[in-house]
Amino acid sequence: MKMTFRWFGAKSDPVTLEQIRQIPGMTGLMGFLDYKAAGEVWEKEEIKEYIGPIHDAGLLCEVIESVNVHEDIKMGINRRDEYIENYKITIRNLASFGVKVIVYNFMPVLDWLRTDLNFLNADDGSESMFYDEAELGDLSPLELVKKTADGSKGFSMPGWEPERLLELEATLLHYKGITADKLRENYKYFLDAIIPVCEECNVTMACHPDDPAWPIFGLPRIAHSFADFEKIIGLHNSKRHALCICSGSLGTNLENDIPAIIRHFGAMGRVPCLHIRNLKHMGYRRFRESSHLSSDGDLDLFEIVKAMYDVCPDAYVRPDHGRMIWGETGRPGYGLYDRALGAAYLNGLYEACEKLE
Ligand SMILES: [Mn+2]
Repeated sequence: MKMTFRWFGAKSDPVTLEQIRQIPGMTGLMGFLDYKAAGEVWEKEEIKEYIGPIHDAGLLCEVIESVNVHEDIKMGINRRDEYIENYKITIRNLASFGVKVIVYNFMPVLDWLRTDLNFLNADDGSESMFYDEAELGDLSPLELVKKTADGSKGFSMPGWEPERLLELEATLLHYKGITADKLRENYKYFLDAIIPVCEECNVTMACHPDDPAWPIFGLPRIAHSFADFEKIIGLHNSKRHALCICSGSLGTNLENDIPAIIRHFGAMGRVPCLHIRNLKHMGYRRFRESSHLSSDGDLDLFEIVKAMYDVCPDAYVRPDHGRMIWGETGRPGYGLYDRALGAAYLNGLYEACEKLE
């Protein structure tokens, strides 16, 4: 297990590399350029500016997240070939700085979704991200975007880049004619174009699941269950085409057996990285993100770590969203303290797996 941390860069993240380096067992980052629009080339100079300080701090940056796929590629229209060419250049540029895994998603328009980014947990006074489908029922997509922006305390939020959402209504309309099968067809077109470049540069593409794990606003969503992943993996036969298993996303539907998913696709060599966190269900499609501790939520983190230990022990792992605790203020979900506690806990579970052998 290679323990890593998400970092938004010196200009955008109140958490510093010095702090991250002091978390026990931390080997590197899952990097992220939060100002890049989907479809743009990540230029070498920009990558160098982000990764240089990470290497100077003695940390690795072998995983990059959120190289967003342009909607034209997902919809299979207009300028998709141009955006795919840009994506290939970005893959080559990232590889030249030692990046080995790129995490991305193929979710139409809206990335992850919560209805409250600063939900107060009455039992201990901490704050966490919260979702209630009933609340969503009254909101239009545009209202939801505004609400998310208001709740983000001025921080950029991954997946909610303003330029992606500018033409939201037009894009939502366009998706009305796109079925899940059509979306998969467009996905295959994208993979067939980029995976040969990945083979050449030794970069693995890791698809992140839908969050929450069901369709929203009538949009097709194709990555939230074991059966979905089988179809996705079947789209292109290369180990460079893989999955990022995110327990918090898949765990929004308790029918997903996350350890079984890790064991199946990990044994196939298709799980290069994982996001691990926990959540607590509070009713039908109503949940809050909890601390990582198994007994605080509904997921068994030991079984998740044990599955990884058994089938893909070399995977990159990061604690995912954390709560806001100890008076910390910062980007919702991405404070230092609770994620550091999460990393320490995951390290402990992993050590137990090793010693139980
Ligand atoms: Mn995730």
